[in-house]
Amino acid sequence: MNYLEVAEKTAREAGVVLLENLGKVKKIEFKAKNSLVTEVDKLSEEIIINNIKKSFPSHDIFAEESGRHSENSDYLWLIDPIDGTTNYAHAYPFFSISIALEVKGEVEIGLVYDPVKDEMFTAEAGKGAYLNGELIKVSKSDSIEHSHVCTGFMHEIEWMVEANIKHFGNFIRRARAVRRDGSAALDVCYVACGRFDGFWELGLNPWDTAAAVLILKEAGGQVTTFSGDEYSIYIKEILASNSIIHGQMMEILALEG
Ligand code: 2AM
Ligand code: CA
Repeated sequence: MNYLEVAEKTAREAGVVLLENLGKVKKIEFKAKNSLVTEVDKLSEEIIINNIKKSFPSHDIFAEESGRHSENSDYLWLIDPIDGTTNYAHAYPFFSISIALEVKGEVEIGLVYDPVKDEMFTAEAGKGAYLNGELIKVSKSDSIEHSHVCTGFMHEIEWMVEANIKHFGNFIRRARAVRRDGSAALDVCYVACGRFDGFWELGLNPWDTAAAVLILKEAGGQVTTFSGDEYSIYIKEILASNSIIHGQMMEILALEG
């Protein structure tokens, strides 16, 4: 099996476990005040890591719950066993599994799987983006007034709370509608397939965005910082769009309250 096939197989296996345990979470731990982790995050991560290690024992792994497993390889798997853990813990059916493969610092493979809808978003660098095997493209929306946009926010860091409230206010005054769905990986894939026209968030981690950003770029989207600088999954600021409304979103993010 190739890299993407291994990632797909293990995502489906972990997805079954997520569905089996949905609504039955017994124990929630806290990494920080609003940063939850359930026993299902750990179980899902174990399944994914075991599968990847079995197929590619010499590769490095960087996973949300267990951190870095280093073999000094050029190949690094970035894993989020549940993106949208707060939704999951409350049995709110919007969460995903995100798996990406970075080769010498470039993301080459990306997969985001929503087990609830059985939707598998995939991309390989240079080969387009797919939803359940069908080619996807970003929307053609050319004005923020006609756009359906999404964001996400965490609550621990006070300056981010202030910034999030400001941005949210500025977007609801301009956009057709603003959503706050709670799984950044899936939110960015929704931009990739045209369900959203844009997305922005502060404070995300590499495992949240690595796969989805490749999927979005392969679907014709654009990803930068809020001010239009080059994006990296190691930067904590993401603006993702269909590319046409990117400048309009940058203007709104630059407005004062
Ligand atoms: P997670 O469920 O894997 O933690 C929601 O706005 C997005 O932010 C989700 O992708 C979520 O990923 C992430 N997120 C939520 N709380 C977070 C926190 N405390 N630190 C970092 N990322 C967080
Ligand atoms: Ca997670």
